[in-house]
Amino acid sequence: MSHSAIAGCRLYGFIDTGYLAGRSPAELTRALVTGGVDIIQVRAKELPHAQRVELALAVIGVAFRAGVPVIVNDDIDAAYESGADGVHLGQEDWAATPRDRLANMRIVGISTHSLAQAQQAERDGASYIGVGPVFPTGTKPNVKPVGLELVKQVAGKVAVPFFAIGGINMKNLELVKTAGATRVAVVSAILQAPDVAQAARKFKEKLGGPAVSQK
Ligand code: TZP
Ligand code: MG
Repeated sequence: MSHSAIAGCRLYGFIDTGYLAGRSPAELTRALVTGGVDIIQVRAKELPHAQRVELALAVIGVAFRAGVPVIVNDDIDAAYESGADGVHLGQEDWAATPRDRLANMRIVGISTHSLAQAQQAERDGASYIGVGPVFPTGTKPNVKPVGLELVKQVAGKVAVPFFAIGGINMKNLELVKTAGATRVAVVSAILQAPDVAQAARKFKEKLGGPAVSQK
C-alpha cells in the first residue's frame, strides 16, 4: 500500500451511479479528467459485481490515458478484475478483510469518522483516509456529520494523507481548507453541476497543488 501515489492528489472525483442520470460513464470520466481531478472513485452501491467491473473498466479506459488513478469502492474483487489502482473500504469492510486479500493492491483507502479511527487507519497502513461526512449530504443520508472540528483534529494529529468528504461545495470549501484539509473528495457538487469539467476545475483551482497528477 502506497502513500506516494496520493502525494500529489488534491481533488478526488467520483463516478457514482446515484448521479449518472443517464449519462455515459466514459464521457463523465472525460469531463472529470478535463477538469483536473487527481484520482477517481467508482462508487456503484446498487450494481451487481459484474456490472461494477464493467463500469470500472469504462472509467479506467479513459482515466488511464490521463494518468489518473482509479479506485473501486467496496468490491475488492472488482478492483482486481478491472485492474484498478486500488480499493476504498468503509470501517466495517476494513475490519472484516484479511490483510492478505489486499496484498497486491497498490492503493487502499479507508473511511474514518473519528480521530481514533483515523489514527488506527494510519497504524494499519492505509494509503489515504477519508474524513467525513464533514457536512450533511444527500449522498450519504442518515449519517451524522463529523463537522470541521474533526478535520482540524486529523490535520493536527495524523500524517497519512486525508481527504475531507461530505457536503463539500464551492461555498464551504474555504472553511474546509481553513480547518486544515489540503485534499477534498467531492461527489454531488461536481456530478450535479451543469458543467462537470468546469465544476471540477473550479475546485482544483481553489485547492492548488501540482498541475500534473502523479501515478
Ligand atoms: N463518505 C462520507 S460522506 C460521502 C461519502 C461517500 C458522500 C460524499 O458525497 P457529496 O455529494 O460530496 O456530499
Ligand atoms: Mg463501503
